[in-house]
Amino acid sequence: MDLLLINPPYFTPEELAVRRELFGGWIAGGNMYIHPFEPPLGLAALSAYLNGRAFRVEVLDLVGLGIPEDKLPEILREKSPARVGIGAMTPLFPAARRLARVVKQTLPEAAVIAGGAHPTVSPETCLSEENIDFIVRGEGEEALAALLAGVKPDQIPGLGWKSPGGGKINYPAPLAEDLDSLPLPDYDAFPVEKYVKYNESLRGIRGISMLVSRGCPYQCSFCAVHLTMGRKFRIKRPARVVREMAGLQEKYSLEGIWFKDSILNLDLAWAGEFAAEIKRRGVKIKWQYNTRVDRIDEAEILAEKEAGLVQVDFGIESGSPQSLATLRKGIDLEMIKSAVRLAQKHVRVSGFFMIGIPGETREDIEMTFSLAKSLKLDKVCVSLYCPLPGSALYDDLKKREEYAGPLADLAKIHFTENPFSFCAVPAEKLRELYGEINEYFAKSRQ
Ligand code: B12
Repeated sequence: MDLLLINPPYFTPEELAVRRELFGGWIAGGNMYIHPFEPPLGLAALSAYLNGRAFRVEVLDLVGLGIPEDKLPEILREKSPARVGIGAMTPLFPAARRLARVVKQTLPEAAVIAGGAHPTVSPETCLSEENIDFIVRGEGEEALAALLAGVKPDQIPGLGWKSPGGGKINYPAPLAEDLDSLPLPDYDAFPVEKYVKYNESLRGIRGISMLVSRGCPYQCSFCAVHLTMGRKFRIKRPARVVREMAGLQEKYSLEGIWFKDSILNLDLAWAGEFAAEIKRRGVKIKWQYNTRVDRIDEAEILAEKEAGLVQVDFGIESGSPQSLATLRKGIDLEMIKSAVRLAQKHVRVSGFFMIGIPGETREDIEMTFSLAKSLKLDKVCVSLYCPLPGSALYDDLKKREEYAGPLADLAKIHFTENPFSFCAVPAEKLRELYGEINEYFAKSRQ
């Protein structure tokens, strides 16, 4: 095998089981991070692309399969890959580091490549790891294909590699211009039925995730996705997306698709065509998408509803005008309320919020809680603010001496648990408020 791509776990299978048991109410209330269980679409995209170029690539979804880390040596010996790739978001990097060590102990000849959000935003740190040979910044398709084809590292844009004088990194990472040129991610690379069943327990619909766009033109201060996917928004053609949805529906007997794109309807003309195409083809499928409160239009949502749209998820973030200004999303309370009201006339509405935003006081958090209650949403996902390297807020926090320790310990900062506070509310109180708010929305669903 040329490459084994590993999806590392943040929580062990036992921890996940306990969380599901303990926080069933929170999960039902809409907290999707307390038990993070979504298919690794990035690794599946890489698998489809590379296998399509005649490389032999497999995905090992430790999370989906519920495989404990101590089983890894046995699997590695059996599969004996020439290279191992590990995908990692920032809080998952310690797990990636642990897995890299096991790879080197078990298969000393295998090259270890780290990719995904964290190696993209912190390439030097990742490359300085003893057991990591290469890192890929940004979209991984082209860089991996070139590496597997034996192209010299210094000829591969987006690749970082070890060299005697320290690491070298080739900038910039290339972005796929035309997403229609990429194959459908390899859904058989992960245990699809487990994810479908989880979706069903969560949303009452036999559904699976899709992601059909890349890139975000907005400048939100808490986000760094532009570093992985660029600022230029790219999306597959509507006809292609509908064909893929219908194909997945038939193959896995699905009732619905949950889109993971940050803003599926960023281009309203695209969204109109997409809804029309679903109707034209007579595809009977339910679907949901994430969007901004300033990207909602009644005619659009009506057309989408006729084409099967059942839910819209808004990034609302905060009920405090001050915090909204800090987040630089360009939205205000009026926009939030009117978008939610409009969408609620037609479909289910869910909202994402965060507390602990830099500068926040107890009053700001109360405003967020009040807003979340008053909107009468179908689901509410409240998270603890996490500084993400590469975001403007992270850079601001870095200038403050008191945060040097916490920022060096980012692996501990998860949307659901955070030993630190980056605002005026002490960490312990913040966690208490987080618990209180989540309990409220868990109870309001009973
Ligand atoms: C779906 C999603 C999830 C899912 C599952 C993701 C998964 N297993 O892959 C869930 C809901 C579980 C999730 C959880 C979290 N997420 Co998330 N998530 C996303 C989202 C919306 C889409 C990811 C995706 O599928 N993209 C599509 C594919 C094609 O892109 P990709 O995964 O980035 O992969 C490409 C490249 O990164 C690269 N690549 C990826 N892996 C590898 C591996 C190798 C070896 C190589 C070479 C290349 C490579 O190549 C791929 C193809 O080009 C993104 C935002 C976004 N729009 O990208 C955030 C995002 C990835 N999440 C983010 C975060 C922070 C989290 C959390 C860690 C939050 C937290 N602190 O609790 C959690 C916790 C995870 C956990 N396990 O506990 C951040 C990551 C930033 C960072 N610095 O880490 C993002 C970018 C959102 C943001 N606004 O900043 N997430």
